[in-house]
Amino acid sequence: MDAHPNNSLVERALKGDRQAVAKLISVVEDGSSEVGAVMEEIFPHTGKAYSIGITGAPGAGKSTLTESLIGQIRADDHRVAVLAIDPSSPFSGGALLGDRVRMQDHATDRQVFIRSMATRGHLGGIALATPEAVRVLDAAGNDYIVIETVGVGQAEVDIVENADSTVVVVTPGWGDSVQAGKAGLLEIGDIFVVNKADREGVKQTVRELQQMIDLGPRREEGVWRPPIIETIAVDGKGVDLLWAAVKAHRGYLENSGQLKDRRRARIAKEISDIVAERVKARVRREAAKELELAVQAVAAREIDPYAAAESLLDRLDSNE
Ligand SMILES: Nc1nc2c(ncn2[C@@H]2O[C@H](COP(=O)(O)OP(=O)(O)OP(=O)(O)O)[C@@H](O)[C@H]2O)c(=O)[nH]1
Ligand SMILES: [Mg+2]
Repeated sequence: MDAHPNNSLVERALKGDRQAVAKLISVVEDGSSEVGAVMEEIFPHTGKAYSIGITGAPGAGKSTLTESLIGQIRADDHRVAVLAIDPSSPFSGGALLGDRVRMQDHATDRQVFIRSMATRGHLGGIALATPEAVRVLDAAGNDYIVIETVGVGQAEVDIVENADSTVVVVTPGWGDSVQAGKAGLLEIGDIFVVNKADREGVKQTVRELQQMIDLGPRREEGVWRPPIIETIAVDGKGVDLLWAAVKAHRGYLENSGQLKDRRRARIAKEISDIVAERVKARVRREAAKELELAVQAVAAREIDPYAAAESLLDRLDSNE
């Protein structure tokens, strides 16, 4: 029997075959047992792509902005892939389909790959599925990978942390920038975009954002200061400035050594996520009954949750 049933699929994906790439992303989405074998094969072919995370409130204009950004990236003759992630729905839904339709300007460009993703069966959730999907797109020869996700909470913050540069999109209007602060987006933004700059209140939103960024950690000389860029994504206005800012941030990360640091931190998180997923799967598989007994014991206040966890881990050890 072939030890690597996905062999030819991986080989085709490495050559940039779009259908094969889409299938491999489905494998990741499903969290099928083949993921490990696929990752083993594609890993040697990864490490070249640069990823850009785009997040912000629902309807802020992320997809419109992404579409326009694709134009900029293509004008520089790079290959680009977009991963639109919906962490809230476990199944691919209508909004994602909308993204696909909206980006149809690039539908015939063979150097642009657009894909929506949700975690269908992946036990590690979207936090683990995202770096795996990015790796597939990297191995397939994309120079840039844009990860779009709605920014409303920690799950989304986790997703954009898979990117090398993170773009936070807000729109003019009272409170929008404040909400970005609440959602934890201020801390993760390398670049801020005030989109829908054709609307009223742009200057005030830029001012508020600036103040909130200034309130954050003090930045020494030479340290990256997140720029704030005004865009009208529907007209493509200002998107050249966004692209320039991404390239500047990339240069900064590369020259300061921070790109390596960031990627190393992501690898550490990914490995520990994989370990956690494996341990959980083993508990379900090998100690489901003990888990149930432990739950009862803790509920009856006979033992505490830590002691229960310890005994489950001991149980796994004794199975080895
Ligand atoms: N006036 C104005 N409308 C815009 C601008 N950019 C986007 N829109 C509109 O805003 C709406 C939402 O845009 P999307 O690009 O779908 O926003 P999104 O952030 O991707 O939305 P979700 O993925 O659903 O969270 C659409 O109707 C766009 O046409 C802009 O610069 N100005
Ligand atoms: Mg969108």
